[in-house]
Amino acid sequence: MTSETEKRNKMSQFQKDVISFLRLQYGKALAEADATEIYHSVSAAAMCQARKNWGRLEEGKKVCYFSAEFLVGRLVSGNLVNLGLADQTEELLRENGVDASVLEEIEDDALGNGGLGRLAACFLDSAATHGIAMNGYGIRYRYGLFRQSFENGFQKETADRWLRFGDPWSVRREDERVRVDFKGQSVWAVPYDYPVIGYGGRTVNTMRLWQAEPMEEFRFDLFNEQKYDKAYEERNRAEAISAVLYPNDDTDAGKRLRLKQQYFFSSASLRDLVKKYEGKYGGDFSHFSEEYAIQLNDTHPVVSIPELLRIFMEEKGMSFRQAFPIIRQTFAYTNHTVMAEALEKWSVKLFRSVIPQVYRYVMMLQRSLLKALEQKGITGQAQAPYLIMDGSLVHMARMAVYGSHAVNGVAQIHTEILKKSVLKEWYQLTPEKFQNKTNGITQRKWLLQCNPALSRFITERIGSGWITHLDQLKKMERFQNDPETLRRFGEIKRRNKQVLADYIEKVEGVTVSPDFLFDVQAKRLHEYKRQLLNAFSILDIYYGLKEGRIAGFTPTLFLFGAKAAPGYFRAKGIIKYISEIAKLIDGDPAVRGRMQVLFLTNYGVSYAEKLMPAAEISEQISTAGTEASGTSNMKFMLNGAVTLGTYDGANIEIVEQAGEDNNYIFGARIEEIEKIRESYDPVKLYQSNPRLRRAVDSLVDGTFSDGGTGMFRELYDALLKGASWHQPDHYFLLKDFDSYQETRLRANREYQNPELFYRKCYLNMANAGKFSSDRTIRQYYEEIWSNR
Ligand code: 26W
Repeated sequence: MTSETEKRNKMSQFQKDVISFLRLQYGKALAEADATEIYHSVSAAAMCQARKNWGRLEEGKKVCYFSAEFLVGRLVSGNLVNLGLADQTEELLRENGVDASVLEEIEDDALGNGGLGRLAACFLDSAATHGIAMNGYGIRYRYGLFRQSFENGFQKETADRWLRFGDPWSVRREDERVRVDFKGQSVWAVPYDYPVIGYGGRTVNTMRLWQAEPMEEFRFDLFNEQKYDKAYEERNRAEAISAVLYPNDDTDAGKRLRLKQQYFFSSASLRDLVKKYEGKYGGDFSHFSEEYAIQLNDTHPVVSIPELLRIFMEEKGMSFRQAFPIIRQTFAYTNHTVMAEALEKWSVKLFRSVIPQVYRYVMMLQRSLLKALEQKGITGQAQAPYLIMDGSLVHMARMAVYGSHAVNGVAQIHTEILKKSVLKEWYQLTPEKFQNKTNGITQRKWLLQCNPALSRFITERIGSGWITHLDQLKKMERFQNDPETLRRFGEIKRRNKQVLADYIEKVEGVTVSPDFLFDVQAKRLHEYKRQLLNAFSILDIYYGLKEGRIAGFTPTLFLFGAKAAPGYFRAKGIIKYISEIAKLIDGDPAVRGRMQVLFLTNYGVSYAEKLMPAAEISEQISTAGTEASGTSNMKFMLNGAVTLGTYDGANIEIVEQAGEDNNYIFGARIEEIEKIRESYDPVKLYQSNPRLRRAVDSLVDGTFSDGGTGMFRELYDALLKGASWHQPDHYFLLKDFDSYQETRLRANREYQNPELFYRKCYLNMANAGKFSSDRTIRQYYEEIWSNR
């Protein structure tokens, strides 16, 4: 028996399938295949395994998660882990002399901007892992979030052609296409189904992403009349609808195409559900809300409420009185932001020009609302904060609350802010609707997959139950005083830092040392997240080291990962400013070996999978009351980093679990911010604090150059004079500078005592159990979705 056949016999079915797929599809052996061919072969063979249980959970109530974004990252890696095929894949590649990281050449499916999109992906993983029938409904964007590159420190954007690697994880279901109508245009919505494989592969739900296509592929008649462009016009107009993800995060662009996208996937998904329901129960829709729970991921899919009303009344002959209670019991709404500029308000004019057929049902909802308000004695001007339509605008958040039976925020402080300010009138009207659902993350991706060394370290000590029950992590506390355990923990962190350093060398061409303290701020670029405050602090440390004012400073690598929305001028200015600081420090021998700043390129899910295991300090420094929750904070915690942060979002619950003394909390609390907001005078702080003034002045005193773009002057004025609709220093950077600097330098000092510092890191990991999206999804299920 040749070694070949011996080798073949001991191969698993999956491994055999990979080999035969390669031969059948590409006529190649594994050793001679390229990354894309291996990607397709491994994915096809794994898909085979996934199909076994795909859609098994069709009986019983189904949760439908409507989201304009699903930031799933590189699907293959997560699916192999959940199917238990990751080791077999690695073994098969190794035995054929193929580098296990070959699949890293395949880019992310970046079908999302940031927090909201990634949360949706974590939720899908948790629901499938815990046997909850939950399917995702969204858009199959041809181009995801732009690829970021830098030219002389300026962010550049290029299209994200993720489909050029093909899409082996989707099944095109042409037979289930539905028509979607706009004013003057109808298109096909063609579904692409992606398996959502729970850990262990027992439950496989579906992520259905709709693609827009012309009713008629090619107008041959026009072609014959030599009207070539016109022959393609309909096609282009149709495909444009699902062509590209809007790269705005927390700022409403209010564009026509964006509204078309929202209606496109909302209407297609509802038609699909209604068709399936009718197939099962006929025309009696009175049990619709017992069959389906629809979660609205922010206001982006809220047009679903008047659309379902239109379908029920116009196509199923129901009355408003019959239809609306069912609709309200079916929908629930999650709010993810308190940023005024992110709350979607569509102009009535635009709304009517795109989807006039829906507009009359928005009117109907408004009439029903006004009646309800009158019944509660709310009349005249007192009705203003409730109006779904106030003459010129359609307020999507108000429609969401009125049309849903449950409304939730994504962290305790955020939900309180919704109750006390953003939606206070609605809370007074219907307090029973308001709930909190503190965000979570899936430990399958954010520990088991991205940090195998730490995963093994944990499993060796408490078993592998944590993979599906993260609260078991608490058991790790029992080893907190065992020097051997802490030493091993530190070693693992060290090795992960080396892995990241090698990766940065490879993709950034920059050398960083794992001996440095790794301090990381990774999230979208936004003024309220205060990357600029981080930059001012770094500059002050630089001057402090040069002047000898700061002694005994632990050499630190300051890492930034962040994309700015292409139209967000100030955010792009902050990126350029940080790159200028990096260049200054890099070029100054006086601080070489003591500090380094690096802005990572094209930060996204896959980069985060390298960053989280290596980080030691997690920067969560948003102004109190601005970050709804944050989820990167949870990922850093789970991977054994301490939080340097404000009392904001889920940071509060993180220190509640792990202890304030195991983290580094600074800054004004929300109460203080609200108290001083009116009288706040940042200029006084600027004038009275020379170190702060020096940092701020570096924007305009010639220390740095913004290439004549005016970006730095704009930033400077926004801080001291106020700009656009904001008062000066709208996010209180100058206010929090001193306490941030103090706390940061304390953390830096304590790092020199590894037992002390790593024990804090260790205790954060051990107390991260609450922040599993399994807990979050269970709460949604028990308190919002299940028929109680
Ligand atoms: C209309 C443009 C637009 C696009 C996206 C507005 C708002 C958004 C999202 C709501 C922004 C977002 O991602 N918010 C983040 O959601 C996370 C998940 O709940 C939270 O953890 C973050 O705090 C929140 O900023």
